[in-house]
Amino acid sequence: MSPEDALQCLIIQPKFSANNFWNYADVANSLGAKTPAPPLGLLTVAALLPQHWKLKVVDLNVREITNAEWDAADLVCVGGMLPQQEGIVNAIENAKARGKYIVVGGADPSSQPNLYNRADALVLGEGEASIPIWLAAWRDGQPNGVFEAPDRPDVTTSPIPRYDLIDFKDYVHIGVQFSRGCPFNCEFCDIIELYGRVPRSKTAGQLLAELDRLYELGYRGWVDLVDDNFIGNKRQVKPMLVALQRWSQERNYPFYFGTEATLNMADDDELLTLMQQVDFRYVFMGIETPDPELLALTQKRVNSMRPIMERLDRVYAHGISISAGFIFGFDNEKRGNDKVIIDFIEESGIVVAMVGLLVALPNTQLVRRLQREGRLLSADLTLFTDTESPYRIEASGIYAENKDNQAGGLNFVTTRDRAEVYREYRNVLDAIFSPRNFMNRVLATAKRTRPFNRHKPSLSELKREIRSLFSTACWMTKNKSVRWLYWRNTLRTLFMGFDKFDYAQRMMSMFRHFERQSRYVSKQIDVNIDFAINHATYPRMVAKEPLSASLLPILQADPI
Ligand code: B12
Ligand code: SF4
Repeated sequence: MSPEDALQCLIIQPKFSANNFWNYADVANSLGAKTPAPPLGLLTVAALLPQHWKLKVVDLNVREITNAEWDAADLVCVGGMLPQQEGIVNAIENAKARGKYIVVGGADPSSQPNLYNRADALVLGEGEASIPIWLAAWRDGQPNGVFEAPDRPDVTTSPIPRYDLIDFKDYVHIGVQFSRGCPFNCEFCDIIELYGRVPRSKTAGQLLAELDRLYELGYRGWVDLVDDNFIGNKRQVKPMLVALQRWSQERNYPFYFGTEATLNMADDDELLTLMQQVDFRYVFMGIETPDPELLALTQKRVNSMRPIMERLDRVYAHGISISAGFIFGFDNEKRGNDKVIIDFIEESGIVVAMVGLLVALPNTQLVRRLQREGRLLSADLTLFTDTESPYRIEASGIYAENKDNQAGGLNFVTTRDRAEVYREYRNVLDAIFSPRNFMNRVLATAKRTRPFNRHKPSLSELKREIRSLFSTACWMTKNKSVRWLYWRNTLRTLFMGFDKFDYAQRMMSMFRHFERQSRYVSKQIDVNIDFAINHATYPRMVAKEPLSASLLPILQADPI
């Protein structure tokens, strides 16, 4: 077997947990889709592999692999993130059992390759740089081993992802990427370790060619710009948005957009206006905490440069709705943080608020510090002492999903009582996903934001949306706790214009996921509290005095 042969390659996207915050499969089902988003990394890998191969992508979140597909494959490629670890390992074992050549790559294998050394080839880092190295070695008769490029690739050479290998109907939105990397330096972040602190952008022409491809393939609707920080390099983003505006206008706005960006996006009116003009509707922001001291300690000072609420209002004023991430369990966090976070979320009107527990991810400044301080816990929740990775999935029974930052999290000894952190965290989830608070936020934000949708749904989108509207209305009407609030919001937003009505319906449809998912997490947190109090073999807290005096000089040694 050589890369020059006409090989059949099976590319596998492992499953995500049904209990993950972002895995709103039930909402996707109401739209007739199966899962939120396709695996853009694997579609890019497909475009980097020899194009004379016969490539098949199977997303296990959509369907299972048939025996015929396994039998037909000459080689198997699999990749994914930390919570997909078990799925990646299963794919390796399945392929091995069937005598297939198995190749592994992507975020988690790149962060901790030692967990995947049963694979034949570990192709690490960004595929644009490492896949050619692996293929060259294979041509030289050395297909097995670890393949990694010395430098990060120039993304202007990145090919158009093979969108033709998926069925758009299976997904709620489709990903496109403009840049990789982020200029900031948050202590807990692995993005900057994986993709660097110097944002690398594609050219505007390249991005438009990707959108052209989606357009030609008949896709219409929501495109998610999956950049690590969309505004990491504003000098490149603005001309791209100008070109995108022209492109969209010429085609009567076939797409609308979402992305993730830092809060300083709100400080640039020109940028917000450009985003509004191309129909950006959603942005995810890592707010983490409103407490400036904690932001300084975690090196996210970009968030404390201006008042957060003012910044959010500026984004809302441009018709862009905000979802946000919050983190519980930072060092020095004070008692009563639950109230701080609940009040902030209610005041901000952020409907999709992902409140997670701090996780020291592999390959981050945070994990290195905690290890130095002897506070890191290993997967079986004993103090981490050996050199093996603390992130291997082990069925500990008690922490079945310890890779998730909600049901698991806090994989270190906390600075305040661990049980107290968990209790307050649970209070936040119970409060923000209570039917009343959730629905009140939807209504408040519908009033506050000024959507101006340029994209008009195609016939097939309209069908999907009507289907979802009926399904949501039936579900809400059956559910006593939310019925009245749902119909109140529906009637009130009906008189606010179609765009606000549409916004409110989309947000409310997410409740059926968050209600179930937050209850699941709440129950897991009860187990965690019991574990912390009755079973843990490590201290429930490290110190009573604040750490800042001893830590800040170390953290500030590497300024932005
Ligand atoms: C979009 C996105 C999402 C979307 C869509 C996910 C999807 N279906 O693809 C959503 C919002 C659903 C999501 C959710 C989550 N995400 Co996410 N997400 C991203 C984001 C911003 C972009 C991913 C992407 O498409 N990149 C573009 C492609 C082109 O890049 P790529 O995937 O890295 O692929 C390249 C290489 O890795 C490599 N490669 C990839 N696969 C393979 C396979 C082989 C065989 C080879 C050779 C090479 C290879 O080649 C590709 C081309 O260079 C990344 C950040 C990032 N920069 O990747 C985080 C990221 C991947 N997510 C992450 C996490 C943790 C999560 C969550 C677990 C968060 C949470 N706690 O809930 C959830 C779980 C998902 C779920 N559904 O349950 C982490 C992963 C950390 C890790 N070390 O594994 C990242 C890196 C961000 C971060 N630091 O927080 N996510
Ligand atoms: S701003 Fe976001 S992507 Fe950038 S370093 Fe901080 S957490 Fe990472």
